[in-house]
Formats: sequence, structure tokens, C-alpha cells
Amino acid sequence: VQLVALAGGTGAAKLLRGLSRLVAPRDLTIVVNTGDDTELWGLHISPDLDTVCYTLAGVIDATRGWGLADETFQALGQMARFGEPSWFSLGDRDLATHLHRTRLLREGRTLSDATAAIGAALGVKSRILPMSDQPVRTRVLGPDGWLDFQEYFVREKAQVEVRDVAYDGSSAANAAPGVLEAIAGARAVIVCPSNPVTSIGPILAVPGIVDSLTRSAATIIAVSPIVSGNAVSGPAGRLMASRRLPVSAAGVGRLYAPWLDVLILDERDRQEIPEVLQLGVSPVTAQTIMATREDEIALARRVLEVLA
Ligand code: FO1
Repeated sequence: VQLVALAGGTGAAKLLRGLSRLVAPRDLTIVVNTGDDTELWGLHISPDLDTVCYTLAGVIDATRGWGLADETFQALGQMARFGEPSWFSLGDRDLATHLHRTRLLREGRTLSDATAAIGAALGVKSRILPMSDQPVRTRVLGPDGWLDFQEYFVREKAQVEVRDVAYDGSSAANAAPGVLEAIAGARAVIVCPSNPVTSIGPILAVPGIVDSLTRSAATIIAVSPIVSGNAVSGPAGRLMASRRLPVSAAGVGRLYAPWLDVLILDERDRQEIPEVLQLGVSPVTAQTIMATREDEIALARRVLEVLA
């Protein structure tokens, strides 16, 4: 059974870890957001690609939800002494990933190639595909102008009032090799509980991807990242509000409704079921807060039950 997941950020990683315990790794293809990518210290950083890869490789730092476990930050301290920006914490072992990816890119390899090389080196058997090999950059408009995503999310700690969000470069981007085919041929496409605006939004902004979701015979299932009117983690609520979307599971359903079949929402949000039905989307309730590994597997099992 070929499963495709659309993923970005830390919420996605937990569900992916749960799914990888239930399906054969080779039956799982993950299309990952690259709108968070950034250039720092002359290196190409792909946070969401690395978070998915590190999670499936079992080496993610579980506390932070990003970067590598048992990490040290000696280089970061030294770079700060050189006056280099140090608000984005690049760990010493994580640096090797960025050095390797940057060298491959400099030699003319694609982001897909670099991602496949890193995944293979870390023993990941699932296919991890960037949404595009061309640059798409999520930018956030605050009161003092436009910010790159990491400037907004990390440097400003998402404390900036968001007036607009843009996906620079998306109109010129192509879906990465294998992405459209994977969606077209999937038994199911699972939209992970990621930020709908800044993790899933950039993926949907890549020309052809919404079309392939709409045409695919796959059952398309989304897990709401919003529970009881709040984001489980991160600024998803504020970003949805900036898009004048209701900050609710039904609000997520509305954003995905044109191509969505099933929305998995938290048991606490039962009262939103009629609104979801009105969108033409089938609601399924579950415990969507994943506090433990067992929660991750239970939610993944609930997702797969939809296909039974
Ligand atoms: N998030 C933070 O809140 N602070 C950091 O210093 C930070 C560093 C970092 C380094 C590498 C990496 O792959 C991710 C990192 N993140 C950090 C997380 C990152 O900003 C987010 O995971 C995504 O961009 C949001 O989806």
C-alpha cells in the first residue's frame, strides 16, 4: 500500500514516526516543505527535510523536536565570537548535514539528490522528497516589513504580528521529481498535523500539486493541527487568523476542502462535526495530541483505519 505524506515541522514528525511503526518504510513517501529553508554561514539549511529525516532515522533530538540528539554547539559559540549570526542554533553534528548538502548543491546536484544521499547515509528506507528542487521561500509580513520564515519563527520567536504570508518563488517552481507521480499513484495521501499556512501552504503553492491531489484516486486524509481552537504547537493559530481562517479544525478543513476526503479532528472538537460535514469532508474523531510514542502509533493506526 503506497502512502504519501505531506509534512513540515515538528507535529508532522511525530505522526510520521507512528506511521513508520505500522507500514513498511518503503511504502511511505514523504513530500516535505522547503519554504522554511534558509542560507546561513554560507550553508543551505533545510529544517523540515532534516526533521523528517532525523526522525525516521531515530536520531532526532526529542526534546527540541529538531536537530540531532546528544548535540553540542561548540562551532556556534565560536561563530558568535566571529560576529556571525548565532540566533539560529546550528549544532556541531547537524552542521555536517548542512556542509554535505551545500557541497552537493555547489557541485550541481539537486536538493532531491542531496536529500536522498543524506537519507541513505542515515539508513532511512522511506523516500523523502522535497516539494520542489527550485527555491520557494515562505516570508511573513510584519509591522516592520517582510521577514524570512526563520527570522520570524526563531529570531523574533513568532512574536511579530502577521499581516500576510507569501511563498516567494512558488509560481516558478516545479514539483520535485517523483512528487506528482507519488500523489497520483498513492492509495492514500496523509496531510500531517503541520501548520496549514507555513508548512502545508508552501507545498500546496507548488504548481501542479493541488491539481494532482484533486485528480488522484487516493483517499486524502488530513489530521488537524488545531485542537480546541488552538495550535497544538507553534504559531499555526495566529497564521490562520492572519489568513482570516477560523482557528479551528473546521477552519483547517475549509482550507483543504477542495481536495480533502477525510479530516481527523480531536475528540474534544466533536461539536465541529456538522461544519466539517457541510464542507463535504468526512470527519473522524481521534486523540490527536501525541504526548507519547503510544499516542503516535494510536493516531497513525486511526489514520490507517480510514483506509480499511
Ligand atoms: N528552532 C528554534 O526555535 N530555534 C533554533 O535555534 C532552531 C535551530 C534549528 C536548526 C536546524 C534545524 O533543522 C531546525 C532548527 N529549528 C530551530 C527548528 C526550525 O526553525 C523549525 O523546525 C522549522 O523551520 C519549523 O517547521
